[in-house]
Amino acid sequence: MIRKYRIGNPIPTDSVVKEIVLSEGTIPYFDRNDEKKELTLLLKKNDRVYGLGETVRGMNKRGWLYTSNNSDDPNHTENKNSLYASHNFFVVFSKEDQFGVYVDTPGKVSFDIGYTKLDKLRVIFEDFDADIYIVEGESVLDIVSQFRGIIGRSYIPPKWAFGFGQSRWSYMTADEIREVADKYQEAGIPLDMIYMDIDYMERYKDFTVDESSFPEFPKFVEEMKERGIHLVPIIDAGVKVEEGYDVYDEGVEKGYFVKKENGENLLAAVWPGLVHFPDFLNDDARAWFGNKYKVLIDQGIDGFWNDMNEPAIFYTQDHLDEIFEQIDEYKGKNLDVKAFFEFRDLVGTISNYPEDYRRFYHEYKGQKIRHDKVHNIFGYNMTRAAGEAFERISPDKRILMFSRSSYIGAHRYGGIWHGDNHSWWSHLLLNIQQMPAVNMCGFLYTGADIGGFGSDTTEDLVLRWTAFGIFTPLFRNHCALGMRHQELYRFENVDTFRNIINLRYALIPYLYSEFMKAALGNKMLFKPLCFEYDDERSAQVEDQLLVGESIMIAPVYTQNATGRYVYLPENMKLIRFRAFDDYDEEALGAGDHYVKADLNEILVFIRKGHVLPLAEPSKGMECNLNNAELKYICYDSDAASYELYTDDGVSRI
Ligand code: MIG
Repeated sequence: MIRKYRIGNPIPTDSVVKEIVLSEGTIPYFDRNDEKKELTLLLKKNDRVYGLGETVRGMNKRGWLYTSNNSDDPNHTENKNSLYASHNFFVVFSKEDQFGVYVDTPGKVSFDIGYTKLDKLRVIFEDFDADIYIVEGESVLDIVSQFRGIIGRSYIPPKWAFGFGQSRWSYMTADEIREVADKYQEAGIPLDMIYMDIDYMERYKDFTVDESSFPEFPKFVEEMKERGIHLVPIIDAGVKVEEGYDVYDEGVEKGYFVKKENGENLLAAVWPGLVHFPDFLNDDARAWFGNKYKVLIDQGIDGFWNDMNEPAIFYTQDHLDEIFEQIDEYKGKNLDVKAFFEFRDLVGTISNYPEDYRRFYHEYKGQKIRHDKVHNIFGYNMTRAAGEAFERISPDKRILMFSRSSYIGAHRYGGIWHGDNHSWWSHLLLNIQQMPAVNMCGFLYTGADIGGFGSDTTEDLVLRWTAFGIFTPLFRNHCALGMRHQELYRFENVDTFRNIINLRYALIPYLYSEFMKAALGNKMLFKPLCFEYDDERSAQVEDQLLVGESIMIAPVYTQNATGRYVYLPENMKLIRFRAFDDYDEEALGAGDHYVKADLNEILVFIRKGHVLPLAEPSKGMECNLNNAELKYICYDSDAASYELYTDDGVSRI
């Protein structure tokens, strides 16, 4: 059962697509304090809190303050409050209590979950305007399904997007991309996608391709497609200010860019230097920007990633002017501690400067609204621009789309990747822990930058991370400018990498089937153990996951480990894979086990009465589309059966 309550006069987000009649009276479970603009509730000792999607820390969100305020912050350390997304849905869950809460507000809101006081959950609003949905059900999974039922069906990518993808900021030329494809081919490692980062564009102009580094682009796209590789270009939120550039000219002429109070287009800066931001919240501007993707689709492109759409702002011209004025005051002065810090802050806080997000306005649903009031739905509406346009441009065929910034609702139009992580072991664990939380909020096609984006990686980290990544729908190795190269063929253990990637391809019938069941049935693909097992120990497990109906995984995420402890909530069959056709099987009883897992080994546990279908891996998705020649690994304590979902992988459904 879902009840909806209204506080104040919230700006609609279009995240909920089902009409729900407003309930009168007080919001259940919470105390409401209008003066403090907060809702509070007391957490019982055993209550755990799950959800909030892409946030720092563990699966159980108790013990920290999370602020929904979409931020381009490439250091996802546990002291951070905000990442790129706002996913304001959580479930409070114990044997005694279970209810879900969705706080629908496009502005800033914080979730103090036992931070100020260990046993208190506070929802703290900047503006006390929100729709609050209270979801009750038979189980936590039922609560999640009901919630997913009101926010609309999750985005379904083309099946080829379940292949392996290689990315780097940036492959600078067509030849560099050819080289990546060649090297993967030589190494015998399948590859379905190569990602094109910002440098493919002509001076960072969206929907352009640099002719000197990517001559005859449509031909190149075709050449790669013939090799079974989809090129997936990035699209940034900022549109370069340059007369004669059609996207700029049209946007200015039609008034589609966000404007300052005085009606001038906001001048901000990102990659190309000065840019304007399209007003994705405005229906006409959104449709216009969305149609631009056709420029690349017409050249053979069938997938995109949307970046910098929090939006990230290096600086605004107005702020820069202010700084230049103030900076003179420091000239020739003895900068004592106080003055020095002031001086440093003046320049050092220039990017993503909070005041800049109050300098511009949107035309949203017939109203002029200051950006900060709707900040968290900006990236969502960029993804929506793409998703809505794809339905017009490509009515029959699915197009790949995923975004960095998001809000609930965006899950209908695209997937997400988890942003600029680092090549840190802790970020492999974070990746594991974020998967179920984003699923709860509707995001199913997700994955993190495997191997880590920032910092130099190590071969063992890439091995372990890839070994986990084979289970994530978005399976992409990506790396930042200037960091150690991490394409798999560069490492010593190429054979192991080949085996791991082949195992991914062998798992695709299962993964795709489970993904589709989750998308079509409003279910989760990744679940914490305690969502299905109600013993006390399962509730403590934060580093194992149920993936679909048949398997549990226990990734190794610590350096130099040759195994790990695994908790089994019931008898299971361990499959220790070295390759899709090289594994040991061992029936293990419920309880704790130390399980060996060398660098070349992957632990998969088959659940009681369940079946894991495996395909012969192939050179890429082209060959994987028909599930020919499946074999089945079963845990045979019950009559095991498995329903395999399949379709043609590209038609819209
Ligand atoms: O701030 O386009 O998250 O994946 O490689 C850097 C360059 C801008 C951030 C994205 C990252 C991408 C990078 N971008």
